[in-house]
Amino acid sequence: MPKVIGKDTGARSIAAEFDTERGQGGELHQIAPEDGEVLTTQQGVPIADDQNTLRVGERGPALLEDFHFREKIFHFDHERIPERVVHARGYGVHGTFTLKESLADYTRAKVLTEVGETTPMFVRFSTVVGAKGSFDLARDVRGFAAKFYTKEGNWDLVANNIPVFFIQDAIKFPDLVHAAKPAPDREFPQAQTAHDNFWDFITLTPESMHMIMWVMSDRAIPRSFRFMEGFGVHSFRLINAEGKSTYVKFHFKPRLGLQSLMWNEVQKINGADPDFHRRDLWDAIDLGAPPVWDLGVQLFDDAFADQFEFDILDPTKIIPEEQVPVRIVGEFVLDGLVDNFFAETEQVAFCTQNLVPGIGFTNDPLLQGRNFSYLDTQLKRLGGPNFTQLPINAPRCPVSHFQQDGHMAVRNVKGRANYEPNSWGGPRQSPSLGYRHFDAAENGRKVQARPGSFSDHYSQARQFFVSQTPIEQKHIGDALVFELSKCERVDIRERMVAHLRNIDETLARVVATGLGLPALPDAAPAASPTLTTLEPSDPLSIVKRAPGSFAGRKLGILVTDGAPVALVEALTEAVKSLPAVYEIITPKTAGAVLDDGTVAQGKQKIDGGPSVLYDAVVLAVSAEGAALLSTDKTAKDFVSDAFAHCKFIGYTAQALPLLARAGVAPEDHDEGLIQLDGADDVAAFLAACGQLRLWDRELKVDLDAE
Ligand code: HDE
Repeated sequence: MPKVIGKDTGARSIAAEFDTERGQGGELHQIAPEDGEVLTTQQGVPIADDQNTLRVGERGPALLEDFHFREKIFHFDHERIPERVVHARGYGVHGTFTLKESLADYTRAKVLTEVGETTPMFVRFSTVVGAKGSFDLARDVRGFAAKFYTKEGNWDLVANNIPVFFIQDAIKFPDLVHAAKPAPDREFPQAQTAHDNFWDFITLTPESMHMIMWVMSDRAIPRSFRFMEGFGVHSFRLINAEGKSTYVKFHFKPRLGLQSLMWNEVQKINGADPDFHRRDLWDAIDLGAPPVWDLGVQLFDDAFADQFEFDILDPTKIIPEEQVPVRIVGEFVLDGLVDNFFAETEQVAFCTQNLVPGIGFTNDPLLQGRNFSYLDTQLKRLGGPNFTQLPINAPRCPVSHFQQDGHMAVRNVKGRANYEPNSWGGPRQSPSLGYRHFDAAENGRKVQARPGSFSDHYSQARQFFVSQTPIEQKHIGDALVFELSKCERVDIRERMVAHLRNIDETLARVVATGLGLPALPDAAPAASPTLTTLEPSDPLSIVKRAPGSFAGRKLGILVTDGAPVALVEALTEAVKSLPAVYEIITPKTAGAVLDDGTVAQGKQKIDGGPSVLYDAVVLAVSAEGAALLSTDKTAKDFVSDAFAHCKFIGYTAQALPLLARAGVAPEDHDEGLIQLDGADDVAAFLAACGQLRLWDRELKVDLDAE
């Protein structure tokens, strides 16, 4: 019996540190049928025949009295609920939040004051525009909605991976979403904004410009949910025991660092694995390497708000971390897979109105509108007002009220009293424990107007752009050219370039050239008389904050018959200890027989495991293997894509002809191509992989590079 490697693909974890139980959601919801138990109807009646309907004679008509058939088909017909109008495609997991630092000076919320206490969570990641069955890697904002099941009720922080939004007033949300979704006549394109309607709306809505810079940046094509930040976007309030309010912006910061994909890679991944993001999250948790985020807050008062260049109520603005540092107060680990996608991920209902005592709203007009929309939309999706009783939505603290009845009411009041006040007993309001709205003084005329303090739409867009590294700036230009090149109307393209001239003149020129515009259009009239020059802010860049480690990433090892066992074993062991994961890719499904007879079991056959699925690759091939693969288009794509996507490539000396046949000639070799002569070279290779990509290479392989 030959030795087999390649089964255990890596990553034992940081989970032990957190001591949490996997699949916490599970026992709440699911019924696991016993093997062999009797199949019944919904009424519990045992079923004798689940293969044939009741008929008059074997070839005769079916009978209406077959209640099992009718119940089964009836239930099937009603399996679907409306998908979310936005954020339809999502993926949810359970987790635990642990508070590390008390915010008692600022808030009375127990979840933010009881140090060391743990709070169960459910997080749903999502894309915004695509339908439920669309691919994971759209260029899009990602939802990062978090439900904290606190001791004082559920707190929903319905966040995104981008800290600003397209619009300043909720009344424009239906227009924004209509414009972004497929056009109403042709119902395409799906899950993408590269079309006339989106850019028409955007270019007629200058307040969207800051958000557009983020959406055209690599933030909108994340490598994984695990490598994304999360932002509460709005200014919220923390309210302390004395009733004093402090403004707060919430941040989630991934321990594994930020990482994104390349656009060409994205387009190929969508074909190779449309479930790339959800599979990544599932696998990370399943392998015992759950992702961890720090919860951070930016705290500021009225004095800061008054002197800040922008309005803290304007959701198209950030507060740079240099101006108000992010204070880390806790951490959460997402380590629990759902047991049932529908029961948990599909039925979870996030509502921005779900706050707990000590956390409050501000007048951000987007937040105020969201407070109506989320509750309303759950009613439509989940069919009645009792969705709060579904296990995934039910609080994990005492719940006591006199709200009653409605569709599917399973939690009903016992006894005689269903009103308050009453003389029979039951729950009573509690001025000391209960939620108190911040008693902000408000006074004004009823108007439909935007404040002047919301009028500068370009300064922070420019700040974002100038904070990026040159390669990230190039990607923004490339993305704009790609998206706008899909617009049929030239006036829309020109209108966007006119806006870009208020953001960055070079960017405007690059995009105009990329689009083949005959001349630069005049700059768009800027509503704000004073555009401010702002300092670059490093936290806005992904590349400047690279984690410098391959931990949590995935190595693809292409192995052929006769490959050196010592190298393959050293690689797999070193990857596991990072911790990271690897997959062995082989030319044939059966695997590859290494030079000592060991069988390297392939997780992927090469046709199903293109290099776009990996963060770095190794070509562990023998001379015969290299010769065989040199004639194979898929194998050559594997190599040439890895090279074009700026990946680190380790290779045995025997792989050189394969590299050459794939278009990587000896003169193209750079420090990202690392020859592995044996096990001793593995550590240095993985250390280099910690750079994640060799960005300098992109300028050599891309025609658009200046
Ligand atoms: Fe949402 N948004 N949104 N949104 N949003 C929804 O609620 C809405 C906004 C966000 O995983 C809907 O349950 C309005 C900002 C996430 O279940 C809906 C406005 C931010 C999710 C809705 C916004 C978000 C949603 C659709 C403008 C980041 C997915 C289904 C005023 C801070 C939640 C649903 C999940 C979902 C309305 C803008 C994040 C229709 C009216 C800003 C992460 O209620």
